[in-house]
Amino acid sequence: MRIFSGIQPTGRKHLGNYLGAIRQYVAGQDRGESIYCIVDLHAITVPYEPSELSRTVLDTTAVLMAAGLDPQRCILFRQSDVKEHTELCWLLTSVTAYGELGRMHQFKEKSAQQRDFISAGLFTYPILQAADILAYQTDEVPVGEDQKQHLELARDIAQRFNARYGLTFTVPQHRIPEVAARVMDLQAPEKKMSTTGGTELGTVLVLDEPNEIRRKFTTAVTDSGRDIVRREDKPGISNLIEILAAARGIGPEEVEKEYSDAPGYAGFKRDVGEAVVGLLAPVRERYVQIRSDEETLEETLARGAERARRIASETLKQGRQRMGIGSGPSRAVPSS
Ligand code: AQP
Repeated sequence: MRIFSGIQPTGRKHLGNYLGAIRQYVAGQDRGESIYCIVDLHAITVPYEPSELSRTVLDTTAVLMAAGLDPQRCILFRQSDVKEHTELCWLLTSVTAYGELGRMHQFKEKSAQQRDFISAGLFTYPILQAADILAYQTDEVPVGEDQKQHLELARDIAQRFNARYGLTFTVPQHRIPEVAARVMDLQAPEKKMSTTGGTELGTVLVLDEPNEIRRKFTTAVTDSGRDIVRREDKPGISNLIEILAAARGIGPEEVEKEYSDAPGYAGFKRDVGEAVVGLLAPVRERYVQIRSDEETLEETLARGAERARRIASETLKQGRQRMGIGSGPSRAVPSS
């Protein structure tokens, strides 16, 4: 089985990224052939600082390795080093409907955040994402719940291409964790924890100091009442239950049971903070050491890109032939 996922080089990865995606990437190394990419070409679709991008790619690479990605057991690379992604993206634009792109929640949310300029890249972002995935004949894509719609579009694109030009792409499945698939902001639990749209105090960063993590949990917004149960009118507590369950590797109903007699929220919030410190502190410690060796990080990405290119170029060759691009007759298999 082949597993692929991409992650933005924002450097400031948060607990949502960690529980929703990064932990699954690490587990993927034991489940199949794993390929992970730092998507710097996606990062340029919104305002960003060019002089910082190469640094934040290395920050993100170091976070992933500190979390447990092992370049001996997975392919880890920078998206822009494998040019096949951009060419395949262009080919796929011709089997993607304009209307589909306009319906993407992420486009609607992110375009609403832009004041003066909405790039066409933000609109076509999901096609590049589909190219990233389809280039590797991916079976499974570990992602958080917010990426479900993009994944469905990638499947539609693959199916449409296969129907029109003949079987070319594996149609991928998403893999969304059962618990903590959508970690919410601790200060605004109706919104997902996020790099760009969240509150400072409500966003727990993977690289936060332990005391900072504790502070964020003790000040987390809760709800009226005392019950520690998941309920629609208790978004703050529901979020904390999911986080504690994910951090301890148990079901949320076990957390509810354990705290059924709790006298209030304070002790519970402290326990969630401690569990998250236990989860993230070792990552932070390893990060410091891994990040200090830039040469090794660059070498890791270069080696990963070489291995990735071998797979992606084969897929692209087939896609081009099917579509009649370049010299030689098209090898399209016309649909009846
Ligand atoms: N709150 C979340 N809960 C669970 N999973 C999440 N993911 C993101 N937020 C949550 C998952 O993390 C992976 C990487 O996402 P990305 O590449 O989009 O990285 P990001 O830009 O740092 O993520 P954000 O915070 O979602 O960014 P903005 O603020 O730009 O919207 C994905 O698999 C995603 O599902």
